[in-house]
Amino acid sequence: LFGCSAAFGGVTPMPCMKGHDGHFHMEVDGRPFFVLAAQMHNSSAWPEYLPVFWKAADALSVNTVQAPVYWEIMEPAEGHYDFSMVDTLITQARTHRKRLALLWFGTWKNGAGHYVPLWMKRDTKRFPRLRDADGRQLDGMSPFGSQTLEKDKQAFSALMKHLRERDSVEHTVIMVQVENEPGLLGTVRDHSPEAEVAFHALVPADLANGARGTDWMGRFGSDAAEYFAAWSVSRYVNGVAAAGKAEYPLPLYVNVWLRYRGLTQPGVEYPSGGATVNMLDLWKRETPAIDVIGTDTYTGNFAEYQAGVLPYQRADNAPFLSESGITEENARWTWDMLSRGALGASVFGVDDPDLHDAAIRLHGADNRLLAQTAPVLVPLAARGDVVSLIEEPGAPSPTHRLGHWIVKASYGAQWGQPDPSSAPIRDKPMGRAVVARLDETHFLVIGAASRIGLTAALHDTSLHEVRRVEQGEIDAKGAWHGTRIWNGDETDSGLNLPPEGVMLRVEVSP
Ligand code: N0T
Repeated sequence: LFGCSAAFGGVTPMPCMKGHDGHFHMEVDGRPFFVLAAQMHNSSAWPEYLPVFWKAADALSVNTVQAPVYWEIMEPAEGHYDFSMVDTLITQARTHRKRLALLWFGTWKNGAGHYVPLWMKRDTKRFPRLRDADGRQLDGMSPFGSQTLEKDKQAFSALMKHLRERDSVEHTVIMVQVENEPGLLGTVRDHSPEAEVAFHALVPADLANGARGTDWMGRFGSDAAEYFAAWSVSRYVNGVAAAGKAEYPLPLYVNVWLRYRGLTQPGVEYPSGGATVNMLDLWKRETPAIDVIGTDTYTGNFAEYQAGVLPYQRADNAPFLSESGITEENARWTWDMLSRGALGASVFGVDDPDLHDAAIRLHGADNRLLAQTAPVLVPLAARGDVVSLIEEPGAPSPTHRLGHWIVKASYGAQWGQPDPSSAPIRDKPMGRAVVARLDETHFLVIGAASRIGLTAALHDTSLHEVRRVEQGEIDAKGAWHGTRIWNGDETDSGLNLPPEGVMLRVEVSP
């Protein structure tokens, strides 16, 4: 289903995505690459505002930076493209040794049309607006505006062509997000005249599910308007993506303003017709030019995070935390993403460093640790040999089975005390770890603020024991370098991972 093709336009392999059985990874320069990303605030992709962002990105030790490309700035007059800001981003990313995920703020940005060029906003005849049920024009574009779509396709293709000309050797840009949280706000579906005709016509054959001669209401009942919105938006986004991909086939993704945390009202609480969980099957079917649908997950709660992202891990879709808030406790999500064969994880809005100093230092330390291990963990995650252990207040202690070993985490126990069966309630749950099975007798344990226990799942008469625990590092070639042996208090009642994080190689009995 997913695979990597050869070099395109250049001599070096294209960034690409590999995937199998719901486990995925990016390949960059022909090597596995876990995207550790930071995103700037929406209005920061300007020369005067970049230095403070780079300061944060450097402190965060991310390998990838998500930066917007504003349609209104890139096409100030119809057909005249200005790529100077794109070039600045590429040049500065190279200086800072970061890869780029460019975000195409085109027809949609958070369910509205605020980034379309001014000359388009002024011409509502050629570029019709979205209309609500009362016929009122809204500040979003109609997904039925054929000239709007044509202009977006042209502009996005011009951007991708520019990237091919500028970057097909270095591959600083490794992926591109098409639109931003596309969907409709202010109405569940478009009621423009073109939309009305389409809504009262028959459902397209690929969505009719065998039923012939049905209209949208007949096929989808009370959800018809939302399905119709999803169909109109996904088709449009796929059109833009396909046009760009024809110029330069980078991995393309869509990010979603999720329907979770009790949000139920399309067009009010979340953009209607986005790739929300209830519209995901439709979106996957209608968007063959989109490689990944990512999840923008703004929660510090593990259950909410999981409810948001897990439905997006499927045979046809890679898990990808395309945005999350820059908080200390959200550092846990990156570890979970790495364990499950995700493309990567991102924190949003990092460029007000005074606000986020503690979180930036913490994510930075995690990223330095995870960057070393990612090349080793990515292939192990692909075969299901990596688990994450994430602390959540009040939730049962995380427990997994790897081979014939049970891996369990606990939090807050004093030395000599039994492990509590659930995580204590505290305002910042920080426990985060991954455990990988390297082979039958070796595990890699990486994590922070947790106690990790390894016990045999077999209750037979043979000997099962942890034999050796070594702290160390992984070098750029993936080789292990031990720095000391852990024993005694550090291991007798479990592996006590300190708050600042550590990496251990554990040998167990066969
Ligand atoms: C995100 C970000 C940025 C009732 C918000 C999340 C980013 C966009 N949108 O800071 O705008 O460009 O992708 C919207 C989530 C709203 C939740 C409302 C809950």
